[in-house]
Amino acid sequence: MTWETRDDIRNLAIIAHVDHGKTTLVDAMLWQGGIFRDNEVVAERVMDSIDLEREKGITIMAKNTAISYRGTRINIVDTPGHADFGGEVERTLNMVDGVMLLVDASEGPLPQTRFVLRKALELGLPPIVVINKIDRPDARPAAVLDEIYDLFIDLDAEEDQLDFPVLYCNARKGTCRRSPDAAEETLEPLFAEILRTVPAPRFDPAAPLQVLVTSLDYDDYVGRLAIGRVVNGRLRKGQAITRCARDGAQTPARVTLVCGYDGLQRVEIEEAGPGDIVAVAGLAEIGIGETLADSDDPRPLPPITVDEPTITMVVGVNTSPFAGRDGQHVTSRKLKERLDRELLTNVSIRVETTDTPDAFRVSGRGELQLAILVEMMRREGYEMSVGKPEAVTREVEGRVHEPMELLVVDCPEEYIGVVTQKTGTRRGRMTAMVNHGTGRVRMEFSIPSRGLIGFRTEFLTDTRGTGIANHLFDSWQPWQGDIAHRDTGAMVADRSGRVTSYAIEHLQPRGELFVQPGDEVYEGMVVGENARENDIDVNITKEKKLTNMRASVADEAVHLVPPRLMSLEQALEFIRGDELVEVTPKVHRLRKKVLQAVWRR
Ligand SMILES: Nc1nc2c(ncn2[C@@H]2O[C@H](COP(=O)(O)OP(=O)(O)OP(=O)(O)O)[C@@H](O)[C@H]2O)c(=O)[nH]1
Ligand SMILES: [Mg+2]
Repeated sequence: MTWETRDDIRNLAIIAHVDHGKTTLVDAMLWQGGIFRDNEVVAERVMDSIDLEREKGITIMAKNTAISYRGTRINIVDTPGHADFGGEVERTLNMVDGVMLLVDASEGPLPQTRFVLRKALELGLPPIVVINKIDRPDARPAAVLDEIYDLFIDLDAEEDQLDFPVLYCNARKGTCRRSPDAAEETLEPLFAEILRTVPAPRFDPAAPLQVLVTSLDYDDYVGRLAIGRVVNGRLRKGQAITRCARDGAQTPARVTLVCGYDGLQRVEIEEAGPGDIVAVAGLAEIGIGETLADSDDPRPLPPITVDEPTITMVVGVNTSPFAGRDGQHVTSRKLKERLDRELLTNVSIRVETTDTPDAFRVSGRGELQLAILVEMMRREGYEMSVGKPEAVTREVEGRVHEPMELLVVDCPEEYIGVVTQKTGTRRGRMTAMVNHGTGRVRMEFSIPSRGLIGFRTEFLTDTRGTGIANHLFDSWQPWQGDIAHRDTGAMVADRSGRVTSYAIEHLQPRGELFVQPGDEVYEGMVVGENARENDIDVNITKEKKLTNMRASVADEAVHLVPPRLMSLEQALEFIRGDELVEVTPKVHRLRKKVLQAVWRR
């Protein structure tokens, strides 16, 4: 077989640890690639187009864009850097021929840098290293470059993979340098390096059509779009094809539309060839990892594989007395349909049935990934109840094994004590400690995934917001033993009604409350945290015998401690095994699984 190449195309993915500046660099590349008019108003981090991405300031889904540079089309995939979305990076690496590895000039390589680089090296993708945020006052580019070399060696990179080009960027300003003290230039050297380092797509001219579907999208006019790379052959509008599903099933289909990318736009094209990244309409049923193949000679491509889920939780219908007040979709059938739909687009999520028809076990790569799924569903009008996130376990040679993570902590020296103590109670073992000599230390731990549930919130409080903690799945190890979860009980409402300030005033000395006057509660709802270990049933709706109105108003202003308002993630971390989070489009509430007090004892 003789290979041919498409010299007018380059396909690359931008990979990095979270927040190292991928999406910001894509902005600058789009501007300098002439995608926007000079006076056009464009949002910062324009590729982070999902509402939740903008709110949280992180990328959640990998996305495609394209620019044209000196007659060559450069298809760029921006990927998320948060560990929970690692599956997104894994799937997109299947459509590119090279990667740009960004590393923060001050932070250096962090756990997710290791993960994404390992995946790229395994696929033999040549990297361009970009040391970004070179403008940071604490930038230490020379030391960071050494750490990057160490990382490559540690990951068993081949000789030629060690020969990577390095550029120094300020993504925010859209500039780059060839060495840390060279003159500042536009991104021109970066574009030139992409053409040199990323190989042009290679294909077999004799092979029939094969398109690997790596992503899905939806368009109001044309419906579902399958996005992927044409590996071999040609694809035209109107063409009859065969859809090869992951389970081996083959069904005929017809392409109604073929689009290419130009900046942020999809543009209709007549025909696409090998190496092109296309969006294809006409396939009502299609999932990620499937192949669009020739109708006469269908040859499925190897399926996309990603790492296993590590965290799991049960998502069920909302059974609270307030069910159906806010949401449009409340039945288990609706819930099931929605979760099944997620499976088509999200390769790193797993959904299983449980022993009740009203609940499903949903597993993913981390609590943030699962919380984001729940958040997306509530915004689409779903109501549900969600159980405590737990580690996935598996049996290896007759013993229960659990996922372990590499945890890297960076914090001021004075917090070494509290951090080692807190990780210790969560069954973490310190494996390395480096003192930068700057007053900050870097510590590495091996810790069970379940030990990290709820860790972040506590860690930020313990280090007064100055610590950075990152983790990465490491390996499956024998069960590490019990980890004490919350050592406090719950204050549970013993009847339904509205919360009164009078009741709060009397209950607040016993713990922290989650509700405020006027909130509606029901029997079995968790309204606060009891400072002691046991749960207590409380009447949070108790009215004062009103003898003097004015005096009671004055009381309120003086005595009420503001309630603790938890985010959805915090609520999920907080609950115990016998508790649930009720999620509706408008609110989330904590509750006991069993609502009636008489059945709980
Ligand atoms: N000082 C400085 N800040 C930068 C630079 N590049 C990016 N930033 C900032 O770093 C933060 C994170 O940037 P993003 O582009 O969202 O990072 P990302 O890698 O896409 O993050 P994820 O997609 O969530 O992994 C933003 O506040 C940027 O403004 C840079 O070169 N210099
Ligand atoms: Mg991003």
